[in-house]
Amino acid sequence: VKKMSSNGKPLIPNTLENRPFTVVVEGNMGCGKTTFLERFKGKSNICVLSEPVENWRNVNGHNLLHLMYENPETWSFTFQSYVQLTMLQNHLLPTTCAVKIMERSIYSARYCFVEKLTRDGVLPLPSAAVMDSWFKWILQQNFVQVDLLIYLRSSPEVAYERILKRKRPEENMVSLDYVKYLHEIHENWLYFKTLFTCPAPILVLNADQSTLDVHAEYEKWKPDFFRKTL
Ligand code: DGT
Repeated sequence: VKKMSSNGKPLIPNTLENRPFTVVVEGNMGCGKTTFLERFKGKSNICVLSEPVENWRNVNGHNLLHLMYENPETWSFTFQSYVQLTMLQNHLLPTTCAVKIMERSIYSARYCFVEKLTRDGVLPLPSAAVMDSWFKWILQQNFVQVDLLIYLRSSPEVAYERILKRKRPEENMVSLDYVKYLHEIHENWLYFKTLFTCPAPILVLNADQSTLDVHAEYEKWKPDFFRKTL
């Protein structure tokens, strides 16, 4: 079955020449990525791709997110393999829109989550090496293009409060320490830039603020490209 765009034309894979301006929204669990993305939904020239969490909760009837939290030693490799696949699918999803906005990316899966699981000794080194080989190979193929990264920078305490409030059943074993550790990794990657290379220029927004204030800060700093086309 051929995928069709909204104007009825078949969607063909984007080439380097006709690819959309691609934005990825990153930040700790609970920092407000999903809410931030809402503002872009429904606009005709923006393709918004929320994180595939629902897919992770039902892979042929298996809830990989739950399995990963319940028994990380057994399921982390399976879970991360699937996250990497679904992220790649989003990066490659053809669109005729001028802009594609994604919640998270193949980068944060590798640089934040695989990194933490490996450091914790939960993901055994041979499994981490296989994940990494796939990751590096994907990047070498130039499949993944990012033009702007928006870092929703929250304090771990605020993010943790929000996680407690939303009560996602799989996350009831997530502790403040877990959130703090993920925060450090995001900070070192995207704020201090000491951990891994950044795939694109970064816009940092203070995500401890209310949704309205985050949006106001974004309006102030949004790139010229957005002013011209949207
Ligand atoms: P938001 O809207 O900023 O509150 O974002 P969340 O917390 O809904 O979204 P996110 O991506 O930070 O996390 C969704 C859930 O999936 C959360 O339980 C963490 C988990 N998760 C996301 N990506 C990965 C990954 O690559 N590996 C692991 N182990 N967990 C992940």
